[in-house]
Amino acid sequence: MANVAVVGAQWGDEGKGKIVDWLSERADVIARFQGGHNAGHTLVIGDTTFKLSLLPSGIVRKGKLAVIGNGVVLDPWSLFAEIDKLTAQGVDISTENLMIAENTPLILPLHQDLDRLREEAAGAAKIGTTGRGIGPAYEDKVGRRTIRVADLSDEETLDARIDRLLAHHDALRQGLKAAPIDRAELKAKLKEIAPKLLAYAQPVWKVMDEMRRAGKRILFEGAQGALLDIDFGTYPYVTSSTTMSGMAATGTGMGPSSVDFVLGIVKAYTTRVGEGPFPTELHDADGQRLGERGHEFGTVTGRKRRCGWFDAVLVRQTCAISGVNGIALTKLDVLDGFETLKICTSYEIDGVTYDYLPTAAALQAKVQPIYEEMEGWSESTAGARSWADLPAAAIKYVRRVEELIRCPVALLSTSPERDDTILVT
Ligand code: 2SA
Ligand code: MG
Repeated sequence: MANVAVVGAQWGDEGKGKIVDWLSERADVIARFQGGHNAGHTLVIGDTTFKLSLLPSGIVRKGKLAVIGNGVVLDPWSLFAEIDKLTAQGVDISTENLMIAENTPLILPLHQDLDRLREEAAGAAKIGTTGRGIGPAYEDKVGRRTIRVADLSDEETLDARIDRLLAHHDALRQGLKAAPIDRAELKAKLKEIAPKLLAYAQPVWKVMDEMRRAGKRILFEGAQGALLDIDFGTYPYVTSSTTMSGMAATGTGMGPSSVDFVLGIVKAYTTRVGEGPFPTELHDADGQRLGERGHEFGTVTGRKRRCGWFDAVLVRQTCAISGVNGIALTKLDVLDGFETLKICTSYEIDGVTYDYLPTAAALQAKVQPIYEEMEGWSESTAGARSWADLPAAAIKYVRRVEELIRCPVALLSTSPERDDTILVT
């Protein structure tokens, strides 16, 4: 297997965790390249369920190197809490199998404060963030005032970084009627965590280059989904990172040629959490049924996900932008037992037909999905492990999805279990 980048092709929660785990068995290095602990990946291995948030999914497997790249925003306290939780579940985590890019920006408690304060102040105009401080942390990164992992290694640098950061945040907090930051407390917290974090810090770009030259197989693990992308998502109802495949390279310090195959993860229907447009959203019994059968609740925050029919317009669009070579279609079994299924094939806006989602918010708000109906199947597809185990109507559905999104299905996942995966050749 060549180097694969795995990205979500919808609004996140497509079932990336399972696929990444399945692929990580065949990889040497598993790298996160964007997002932070707003991600939530569930892995079911035998009788054990692992819930990962910041750590790359490969961490649960022996003999793999897990990498947190510079494109990530890292909350060190949350990281060590996650490490402790996994350690208690019997996973060995050390500097032997975990590496963090030394130029990774940190998420601090002040970022979480700001995330929360802003969402509260926004009222009905809120984004519906995970409240993890992701947006504010990325703002500080591009605003050139963030604290990065390597800054913790030298007191003089750290002092200067804190001063620059607090000058900005204290002014912001004043406007939001929040108390200024306790500088001494923040510095003490950082100094306390510094040695633990620095132990994992490496020039990741250099390690990755050596890995690539040595022919090691790299798996780039995306988080969230393409429609939450800062540029191409349903802005401003997006996350603050680039969730498209192009980020795999930049977010780890490699070139675009290091990615050989882009695998888009696509759920057989659609969900989203938080606010923002959702053309195929269902408010009826069908939507309820998808949510219940699909257990559509956030891994990290437990939030209920909005559910709707498969939107081929959106997936065609994100597969194009992310350069998806093949998709992994997940949770097909959730559609078992529906008499008829609908697939959105185009939109109508003000009497005009669109084969893509336009950018203007005013147009997005008026989108009417145009559906094609397909016959459902009464048989269970849950746990199917070969193409032959699938009812004809299910195969027809999958083939139609491929045709509409202009991208082949490479993998089909029929349950959260790692082995319930069909490789389509
Ligand atoms: P943020 O916190 O700034 O990234 O939120 C901005 C928007 O991005 C959405 N978002 C997500 N949507 C689905 N799943 C996410 N990750 C966890 C999971 C979420 C959870 O995989 O289960 O536990 O609820 C995720 N992360 C960010 C968010 O809903 C906002 O719309
Ligand atoms: Mg998730």
